[in-house]
Amino acid sequence: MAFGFLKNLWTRLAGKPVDWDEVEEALIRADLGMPMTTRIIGQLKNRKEALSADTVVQVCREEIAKILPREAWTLRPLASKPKVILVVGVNGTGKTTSTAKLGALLKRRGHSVLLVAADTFRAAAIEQLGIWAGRIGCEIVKGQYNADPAALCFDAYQKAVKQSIEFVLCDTAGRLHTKHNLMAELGKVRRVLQKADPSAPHETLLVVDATTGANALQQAREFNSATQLSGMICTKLDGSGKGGVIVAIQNELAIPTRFIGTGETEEDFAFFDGREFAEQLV
Ligand SMILES: Nc1nc2c(ncn2[C@@H]2O[C@H](COP(=O)(O)OP(=O)(O)O)[C@@H](O)[C@H]2O)c(=O)[nH]1
Ligand SMILES: [Mg+2]
Repeated sequence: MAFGFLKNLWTRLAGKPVDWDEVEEALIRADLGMPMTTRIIGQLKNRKEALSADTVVQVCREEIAKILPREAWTLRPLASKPKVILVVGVNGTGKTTSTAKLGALLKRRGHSVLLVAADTFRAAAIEQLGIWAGRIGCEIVKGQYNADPAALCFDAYQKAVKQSIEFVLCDTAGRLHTKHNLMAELGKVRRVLQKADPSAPHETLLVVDATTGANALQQAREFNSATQLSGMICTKLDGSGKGGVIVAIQNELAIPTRFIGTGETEEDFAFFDGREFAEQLV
């Protein structure tokens, strides 16, 4: 199950007397982050009953349900112009795959989609998105290796306007959050897009790999301070039982998770539903 992290937590603590240090360590290992861990421990200390794995899990579930957004969120096209979505993150988190999967999801819902291979940093990335475009039956805009990604996104926007395409999905280069020039390039993509439409990009989604835990939280911090994020895509939730980072990032940075990836095929992708997430936590 994608969100099995509380079950893992329960397994770690069940069947023996638990102490506070152990609870704290288990919560941190569940990637819930320090502020959330402290809050949960505070709530547990208010409880009258003896500390048990069941109580820990129950309090976790309650606290998680409090911070996740309750309202349903969906992605709708704009009335008379393309909606531009920038997909950002560090290398290998699943940006290209998620961009393509998002395109496939929107197509299944009857929308028109244009993919933009704005990761011009690696020739293989352009090719990879091209293969996906063929597979899902989507148009794609790609430039030469090392082409200016900002110019490419601008051209793609113009093409989408001409062809009345509803969604423009831009896959960007994997940037290390410590590399300032690449972060600056992201700023340029935004500024150039804003020349075409002052409200673009309409969504900037950070992709994080759930299996990287605390690292994903750190990436979210750095990207959040370098650019304006509107949401997150959390990938590799298949089999890892590692959904805790969704909670940590929502809690600390107020970045809502919008989509989850649970495998390598186009079906393994869905809208994130906070209510369902909290309910499914066993
Ligand atoms: N298991 C699993 N693998 C994924 C998921 N999303 C992406 N991947 C894999 O992660 C690897 C890197 O993905 P890619 O999209 O190229 O990452 P990028 O460097 O951020 O563009 C590829 O092998 C993908 O198939 C996911 O949700 N689950
Ligand atoms: Mg890529």
